[in-house]
Amino acid sequence: MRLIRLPIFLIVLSFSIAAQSQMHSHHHHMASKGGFVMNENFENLPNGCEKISNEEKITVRANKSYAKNIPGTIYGMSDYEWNFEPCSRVEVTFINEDEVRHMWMIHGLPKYLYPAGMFHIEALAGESQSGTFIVPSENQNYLVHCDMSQHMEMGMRGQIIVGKGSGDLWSVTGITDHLYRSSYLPQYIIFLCFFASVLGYFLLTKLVRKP
Ligand SMILES: [Cu+2]
Repeated sequence: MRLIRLPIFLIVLSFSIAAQSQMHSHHHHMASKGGFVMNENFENLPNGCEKISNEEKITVRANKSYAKNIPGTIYGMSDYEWNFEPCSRVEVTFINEDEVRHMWMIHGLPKYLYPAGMFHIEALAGESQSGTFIVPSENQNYLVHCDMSQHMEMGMRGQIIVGKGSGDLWSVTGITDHLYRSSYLPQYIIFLCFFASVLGYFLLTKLVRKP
């Protein structure tokens, strides 16, 4: 009985390693000196695209200096919004001019083409990295952000608008409103408190004066 366990264990182990390496290769990592690209797509057309409609090339710079003019941010990008025609092929060159690692990551892409719905460029400090993807056929907005801890909250949050889009995303740096407008909420509460206390004072004095 013991003798048979080892071969079974080895068979199961080799199957799981094979399965894992297959899962991994599905993610299409492309590494180079400056960083890496995940889920790059040059050729595979999204559903609803008969051909590549447009060839686009964009350059995105990450540099803290872009954050200077936008209150509440620490990290910044040269752009926060990009418009593409449906079915465009887009070559993105991501230039990282900071001394920390940054990413330019899109979410919500079709999962049959982009595992986990992501296309992702990562550029090491002071390096640049290019990657290509194909935009889906539907009018839609997609979130773009840096996935380093807290970098999105510190300003690296943008949107891609495909065709007419599907409505602005909230809190796109320098472009759309925050979901929670902390700037007007306290004022509103202070006004409410003042109104309530004045009303309370009059009600109280009226009640007290009654015989
Ligand atoms: Cu970052």
